[in-house]
Amino acid sequence: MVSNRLPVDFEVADDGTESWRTSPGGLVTALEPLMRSSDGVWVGWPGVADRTFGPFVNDGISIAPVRLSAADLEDYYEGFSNDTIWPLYHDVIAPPSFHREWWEAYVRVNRRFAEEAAAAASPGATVWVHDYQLQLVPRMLREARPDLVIGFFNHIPFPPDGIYAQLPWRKQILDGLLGADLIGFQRAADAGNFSRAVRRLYGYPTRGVAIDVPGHNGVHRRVIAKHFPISIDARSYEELARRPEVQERARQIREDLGNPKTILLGVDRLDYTKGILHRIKAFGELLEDGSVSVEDVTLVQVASPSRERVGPYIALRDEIELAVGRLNGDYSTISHTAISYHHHGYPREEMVALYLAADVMLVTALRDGMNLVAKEYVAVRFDRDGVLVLSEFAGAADELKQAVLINPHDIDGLKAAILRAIAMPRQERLRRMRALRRKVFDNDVAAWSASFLRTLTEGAAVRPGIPDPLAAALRDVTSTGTLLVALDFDGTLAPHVDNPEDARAVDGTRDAVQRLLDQDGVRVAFVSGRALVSLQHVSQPQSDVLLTGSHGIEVQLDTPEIELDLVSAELEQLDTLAQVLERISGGVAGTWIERKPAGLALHTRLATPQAAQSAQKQAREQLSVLLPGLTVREGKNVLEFAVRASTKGDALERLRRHTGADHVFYAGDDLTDEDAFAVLGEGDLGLKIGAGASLAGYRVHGPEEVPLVLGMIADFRDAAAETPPQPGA
Ligand code: GDG
Repeated sequence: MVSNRLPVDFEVADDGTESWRTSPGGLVTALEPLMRSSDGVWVGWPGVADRTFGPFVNDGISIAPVRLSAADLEDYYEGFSNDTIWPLYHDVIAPPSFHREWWEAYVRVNRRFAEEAAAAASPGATVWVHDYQLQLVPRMLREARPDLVIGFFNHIPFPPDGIYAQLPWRKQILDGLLGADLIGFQRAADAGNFSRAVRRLYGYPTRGVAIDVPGHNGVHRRVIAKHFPISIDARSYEELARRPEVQERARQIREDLGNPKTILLGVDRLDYTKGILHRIKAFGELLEDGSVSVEDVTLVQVASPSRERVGPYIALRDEIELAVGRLNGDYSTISHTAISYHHHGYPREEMVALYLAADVMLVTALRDGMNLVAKEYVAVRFDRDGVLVLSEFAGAADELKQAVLINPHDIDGLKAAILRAIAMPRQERLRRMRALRRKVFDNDVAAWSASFLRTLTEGAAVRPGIPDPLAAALRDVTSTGTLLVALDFDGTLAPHVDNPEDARAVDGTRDAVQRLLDQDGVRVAFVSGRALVSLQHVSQPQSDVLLTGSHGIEVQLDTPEIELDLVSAELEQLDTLAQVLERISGGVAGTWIERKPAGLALHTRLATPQAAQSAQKQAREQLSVLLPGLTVREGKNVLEFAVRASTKGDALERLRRHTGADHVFYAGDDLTDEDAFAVLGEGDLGLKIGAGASLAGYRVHGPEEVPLVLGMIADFRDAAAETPPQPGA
């Protein structure tokens, strides 16, 4: 694990005693449980400048401290990280500062982190780099240690291209990140922004979540940019909340506030992204127009100290405290305070007691990667009561849809939402909180890190059988709506064999496919790289199976004949191509032409080396002038030209259009199937057959499992058809 801050802080007490203390913060809160249970090393800065520490073990976690000087901190951390990248990535809520010496420090310090990580990682290790302070580390680490598997997770948003483009070092940062195998983001929109920036600034091809980065010798390296919404250790929060002393403290807090009818709560690092001023403004106006009174409603605002030496933070603190002071001066009484404001960090128990005491939690961020506070509030409310008011600009809004969602810039809307939350009937509160809790507990931090690491690392040993999470996902995704079941053939339905014409599907496949064909609303398709005639020969499909061959160039979709999915311009190119190659081949002995659905191959195996070379040279030269857009592939004694570079992703999208399916299930085993996995979206399911890195969410051991999986889909649909959904369920 590599992050700017270690999970421990070095502390010197007044009497000079030195100690290590587990440090607070979103990232640490999230990763502590994973590191403790795994045999990992954590590389990071210990929170004190100009001191050198050797590696040590703290609380079961191996620690490798990185030394930072006071000057490093000023330029790399407070400067480039927190005053250039942070505001830029949060939609320029505050103007970012660009200074070349900050950038130089950022490069220098990133190199130091990369060196420490390279020294700490064992051969072939998986390295997980965190957050915006270390965006150059993946590339630096890959160059030093090509054996490593490298993941990067960005905890904050990634801005839209128009904003990102302001960064003077925009290309260097993208290149730094693209050193990783997997780049994780909080929201799908962040991953999309990143891919668009890569396309625009580097022109690399992207498809779905996959980015093909040109490497040495023209071989592409595939990088995945995908969202993995972070979460919390929900159970540990609930456990704290259930402690009698914490509940007692919650009662105490309410009493100390003068037993108001409603307690509103805000908990944030004191940061301009959190919308603290917007919240105070809305509350102030509610007091002013008499919609609420200080006797009935109190706002508790915890603003924990943060980045206190960075200019905009100093100014923000003044603004907030001015606003709080004014409001309290205008509205507080001797017995009731309008805003109970606290510029402190509190122990976790106290935070949980505050969450328990709060009737309404206000998360009004103007832009926030995720916002863990929102999830903590939900995890704590085992009584299922309490209302979460949540900004749609926080990543958490993608998942926590049953919160009262608000636009914090719309002060009238925010005021209305606060009033609605205060007056919300208990029935509705319970219903919403129940749904929110299911979300947070089903997707906790363990699920988050497992899903990131599963995508990052090559699936080592895959055991035979159907894993439980796969069965659950099949039930969720495939049992309702119209469904397209698209299946690769070789390696998926049929084991790989030496002679491709001998390939046959494993026993039980035909029956399982038939059961699916007999279902209402299900279509089955075979998707293959083989020529379609060859696919027909080996798979012997039932007549209503949809077929696509040659990676989508040949299709047979409810037609008696095979169709070529080429536009007329491509057919014309194919004609020109044939004329040119035939002329060349006719003049050189020992060469011949092979026709392919979307191209032609010039074979030179039986020609003398000089003649072969001359034929290939002529073909390349003439075609580069006549048909410059062709895809050229060079094999042993063969030169192949194609008018269309089609993939199984294209095939799958064609099938999706043809069938109009609501959900797609795709199963495949090799690299070409990754193009199909890449075009799957929410509500689809990808199944990788066998080991190897994959974009698919699920995996089984081999083709033997596939008929079982198809049978399960049929079972689930039968069951769903028998029990129609309950109204309101
Ligand atoms: C970044 C991203 C993303 C706060 N004050 C105290 C305290 N906290 C804890 C909270 C929570 C954490 O700090 C704050 O996490 P957030 O997610 O709300 O926000 P950031 O610090 O900005 O975190 C964010 C996160 O990274 C993770 O990826 O969600 O979007 O900006 O856990 O409870 N904890 C204690 N005392 C305090 O006074 N004990």
